[in-house]
Amino acid sequence: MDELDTVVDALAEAQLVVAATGAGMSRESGIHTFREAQEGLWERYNPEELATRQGFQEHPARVWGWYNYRRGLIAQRAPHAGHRALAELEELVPKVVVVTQNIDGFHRDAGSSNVLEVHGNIHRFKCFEQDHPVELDEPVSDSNGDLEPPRCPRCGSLIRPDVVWFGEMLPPGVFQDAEAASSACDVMLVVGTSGMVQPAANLPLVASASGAMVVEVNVEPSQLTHYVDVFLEGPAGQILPALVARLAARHS
Ligand code: BJW
Repeated sequence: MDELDTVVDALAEAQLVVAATGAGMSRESGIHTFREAQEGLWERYNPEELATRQGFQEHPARVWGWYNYRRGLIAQRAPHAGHRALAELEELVPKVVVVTQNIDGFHRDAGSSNVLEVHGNIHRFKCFEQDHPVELDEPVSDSNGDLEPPRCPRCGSLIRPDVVWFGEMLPPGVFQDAEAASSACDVMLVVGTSGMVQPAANLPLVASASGAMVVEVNVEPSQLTHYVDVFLEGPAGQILPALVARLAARHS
């Protein structure tokens, strides 16, 4: 019996499976991971400085342009077989919750129905000062970082993407639900995250402490590998469809 079978055995018995995904989940869709070098106009900037309130306050046009560039890229790309496999898992397990750090919306696009986006969503907007939600036609054209963001119609402060920057709290209800699912699940699939960013990186430890089997899918070991029960080395777009196909074969 190989490691894949060990995981399939656990999935076959599971009532609740949580898939905790990070940037590596979307890598095979052509979206760069967060800690990979950036490209083109944006290669000279450090994402960890752009994704902060201070970065936006000091250079709002730059940060706005960076998100517009990334939104444009996301619009040209689509979920891959790994995203679709997690959606198909819903047919094979009583409950599946996807907890994602990704802001691209690909899990919902692929058909997953219980998705908790703990770092927000690039397609939503809010204002900088008051968090007023703002409806905006997606400004994909202004992606050079030359134009200031528009202003909130209610308070006049600058509009920003509704994502979570360093030093900001995660959306409280969403993160509580993610913690609750992590502590109640039977199996957690940790996919494509470096495990460097808190508090999301703690969720696999919550699952493990509550008795779940924690399975990591990654192209290389991460900061979480030491804590997981099974490490499946390889790309999400290959490993997840293989897992789900083996589980489906048990059902037929
Ligand atoms: C594949 C693959 C394939 C590739 N298949 N795998 C000390 C000082 C100050 C703050 C802190 C501190 N210590 C901790 C903190 C808190 C901070 C933090 O964790 N910082 C660390 C960097 C040290 N966290 C926060 O600030 C959070 N808020 C918070 O804690 O509030 C309380 C608080 C308030 C005030 C002060 C202190 C605390 C908020 C974190 C928000 C993170 N936001 C971002 C940006 C979102 C918007 C955007 O995308 O622009 O979220 S940062 C970035 O990192 C993004 C990601 O979601 C997140 C995680 O990255 P992820 O997903 O793991 O991607 P990578 O690139 O790191 O890894 C990719 C992985 O995929 C790799 O392992 C590859 O091998 C793998 N891979 N191809 C499978 N095909």
